Amino acid sequence: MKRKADGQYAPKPEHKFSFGLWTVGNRGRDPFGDFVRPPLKPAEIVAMLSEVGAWGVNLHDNDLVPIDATPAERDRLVREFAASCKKNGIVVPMATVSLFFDPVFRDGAFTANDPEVRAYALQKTMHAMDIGAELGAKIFVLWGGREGVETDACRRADVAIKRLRDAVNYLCEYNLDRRYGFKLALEAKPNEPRADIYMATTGHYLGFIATLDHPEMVGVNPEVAHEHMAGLNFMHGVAQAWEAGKLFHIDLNDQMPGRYDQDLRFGSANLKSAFWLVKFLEDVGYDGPRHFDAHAYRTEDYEGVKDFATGCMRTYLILKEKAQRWNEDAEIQSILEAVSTDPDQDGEIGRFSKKNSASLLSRTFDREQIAQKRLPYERLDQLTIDILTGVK
Ligand code: GCO
Ligand code: MN
Ligand code: MN
Repeated sequence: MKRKADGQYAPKPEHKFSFGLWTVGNRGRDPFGDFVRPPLKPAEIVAMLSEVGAWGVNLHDNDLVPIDATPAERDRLVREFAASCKKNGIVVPMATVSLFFDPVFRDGAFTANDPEVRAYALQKTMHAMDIGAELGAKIFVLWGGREGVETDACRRADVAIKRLRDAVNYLCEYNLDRRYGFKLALEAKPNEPRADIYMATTGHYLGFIATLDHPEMVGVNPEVAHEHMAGLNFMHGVAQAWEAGKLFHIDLNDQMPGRYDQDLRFGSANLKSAFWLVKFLEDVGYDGPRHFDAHAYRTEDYEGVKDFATGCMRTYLILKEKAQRWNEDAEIQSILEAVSTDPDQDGEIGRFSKKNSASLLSRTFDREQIAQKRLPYERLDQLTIDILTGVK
């Protein structure tokens, strides 16, 4: 059944919606049950993405090239994949590396205790960067899913951080040496598959990046579910990354706080958080890919996977339209004006100087009067709910 494009919520290339091969290709295996969907070839996934109106496809090295492929097989697979992307009008904005699936990474990759494992992880990542570059990707994601512990008895945590730094520095030099022009995007997660992962939040990575040899080359890839698993406000982390010039990529999905890693369809669990996120990305003019790192319910078949992918993009576009409505709403705007959210007014005190600090120290504040000022955030939030529920 061919889907009709649905007017204003139809995805277009300018929206930069992308999916990983592993997302729509997810076969529904979980720790308690086996595959429920037959495998899809990379070329079939690309055709499906084109059919649902996506713009890009992302991949791990081993989503396309088996870990033990010969160089000739690797070349053929990459060539054929590039051809099917071209044929379907799909771009490859991001590539990444699997440093978590193979048993060799059971103690981590860049942070593992065995130097052989650390060396192999670097080699594997360089090969994955080669694949990404060949496919035209400009963003390279590093997700250290196994860079963590079940017991802290196994190594000192600061040693792990130093190893991770050495690895990222090495890869930045490789990027320069090969003139790939990648921006590296580091993806945090608090746990799963390890009991604890060292780089638990986007904020941890923002601190780490400043300690690298090439901080300008490295940013973050925040993921909704990963921050929600930790009970955090995702949009706040995204905003900090954006403000630091570090929002290189984003993984959109959804997640109920306090549960196992759910990878739900974007906007399906916390609609209001998803709204603030979309509004933030659109308000600031984030120009990167909107990547959906999620998968269909295990109950779905092939058609259901298309429903899932279509739903991710549709919800994003609905929320984008709601954000515009919010920005144009006269009552909302008048409340915002009254509570002085105008960023220009924040600069009133200005930077420290001897003179202005003397005047600030001698200023008298009428605390009672200041505390009288109305802050009608209840009304503001209800107007938001009215817009989100479609009654306004
Ligand atoms: C997860 C992660 C992964 C990464 C992917 C890209 O929870 O499993 O989100 O899907 O994003 O491996 O590096
Ligand atoms: Mn995830
Ligand atoms: Mn992810």
